[in-house]
Amino acid sequence: MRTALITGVTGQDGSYLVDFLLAKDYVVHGVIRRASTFNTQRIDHIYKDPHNSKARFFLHYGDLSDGTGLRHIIERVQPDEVYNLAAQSHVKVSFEQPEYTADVVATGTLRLLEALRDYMQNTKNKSRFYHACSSEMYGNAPPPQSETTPFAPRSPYAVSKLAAYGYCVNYRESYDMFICNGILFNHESPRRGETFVTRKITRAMTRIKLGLQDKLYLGNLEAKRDWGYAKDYVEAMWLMLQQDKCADYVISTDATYSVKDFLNQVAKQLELDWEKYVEIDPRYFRPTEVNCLLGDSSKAREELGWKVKTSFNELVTMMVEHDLELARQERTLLDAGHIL
Ligand code: NAP
Ligand code: F7E
Repeated sequence: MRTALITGVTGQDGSYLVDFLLAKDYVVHGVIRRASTFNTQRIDHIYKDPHNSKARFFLHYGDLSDGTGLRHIIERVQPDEVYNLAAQSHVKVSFEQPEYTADVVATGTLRLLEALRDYMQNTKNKSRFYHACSSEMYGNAPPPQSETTPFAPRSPYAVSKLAAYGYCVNYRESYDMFICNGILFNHESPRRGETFVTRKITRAMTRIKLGLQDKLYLGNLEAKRDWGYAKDYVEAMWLMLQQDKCADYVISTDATYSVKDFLNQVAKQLELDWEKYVEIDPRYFRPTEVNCLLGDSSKAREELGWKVKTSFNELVTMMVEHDLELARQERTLLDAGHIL
C-alpha cells in the first residue's frame, strides 16, 4: 500500500483527493488546522475512528506556518507522495491579508519542501511532491494560457503562488527531487467554498428561488474563467505523480465563460430572471482584476492521458441541484418553526 500525505485535506480539492486515493487503496494522511469549531465537514463522510482496524485515513494537526510541526508529520508518516494543497486560496482576501498569504502560500511551501528534502536525505527514501499552482499566475497574459505562457501575477495570492512555483522548480533542479507543479484553472463543485463566485451564485439563487433571500450582491460580472469540475481535476494531480519524469502541467477545460454566463445558466435552470435580484457592490471589485483565463491543456491530455469528463452545463446543474436541496432543507426547518 502506498502512503500519501495531503496538506489542505479539509478543503474542496483535498476532500476529493482523499476519496480518490482511498479508492486506489492508498493509506492517506491529512494535515488539518486546529480550529475552535469543526472544519472537517468535507471529509466527515469518509473518516473512521483511527482505533478501527480498517482505518486507512488519518489526520494530524499542522499548519504551513509551522515548519517544525510539518517536519514531525513527514517523519512520522513517511509518505511516498505528498500533495501540497493548503493555502489561503481566496484572491480578494489576499489583498487584505497579503503578508499572511505570502507566509502560507509561498514560505509554507518552502517549509514543506525543506522538511521533505531533509527526510529524503536522512532516510534515503524517495517521495514525490505535487504542488497546487494556479492559473492566477498568468494574470492578464493573452489567452489561451499554456505551460509556456509568461506569468504576470496580479494579486498577492498569485505572486505567492508564483514564488512557490519557483521554489518547486529550484528544488527539482537543485536536489533531483520528483516535483510537479499543477497549474490548475478554476475548478468548482458542490463542495466549493461559499465565498467563491460560482458557489456564492448557486447558494444565493437557490435560496432566492425558495423565498429565503431577496438579493445577491456581486462584483465584476464581465470576468471570464475556465471553469472545470474539481473531482476531474484531482485525478490529474495523481496522474502527474505516476509518470516516469516529473514536469509541470496546465489542467483546464479549454473553454471560458463570464460570471454573467454562469449567472445566466443558473437562472435558466431555476427559471428565474437574475437581473431582478442581482446588485453590484463595489466591495467585491479587486484592486487589479484578471480579465480572461482560458487554458490550453494539450500537454496534459497528450502526456498524462487526462481529459475533461464534466461539461460547464453539467457542472452548473450539479451545483444547482445540490444547493437547491440545501435550500429545501432550510425551508422545511423554517416552515416547521425552527429558528435558524
Ligand atoms: P480551499 O477549499 O480554500 O482549501 C484550502 C485548504 O488549505 C483548507 O483545507 C484549509 O484549511 C487549508 N489551509 C489554509 N491555510 C492553511 C494553513 N496556514 N496551514 C495549513 N492548512 C491551511 O482550496 P481548494 O479550492 O481546495 O484549492 C486547493 C489548492 O489549489 C489551494 O492551494 C488553491 O490555492 C489551489 N488552487 C485552487 C483552484 C480552484 O479553482 N479551486 C485553482 C487553482 C489552484 P481549513 O479548512 O482549516 O480552512
Ligand atoms: O472569482 C468575480 C471575481 O473568487 C472569480 C481560487 O480558487 O480560482 C479561484 O480564484 C471571478 C473574479 O475565483 C464576485 O472578480 C464577481 O473575476 O470565484 P473567484 P478566482 O479569483 O478566479 C483560481 C484559479 C485560484 O487559484 C484561487 O485559489 O468572479 N466576481 N463577483 C466575484 N468573485 C467573488 N469571489 N465574489 C463575488 O461576489
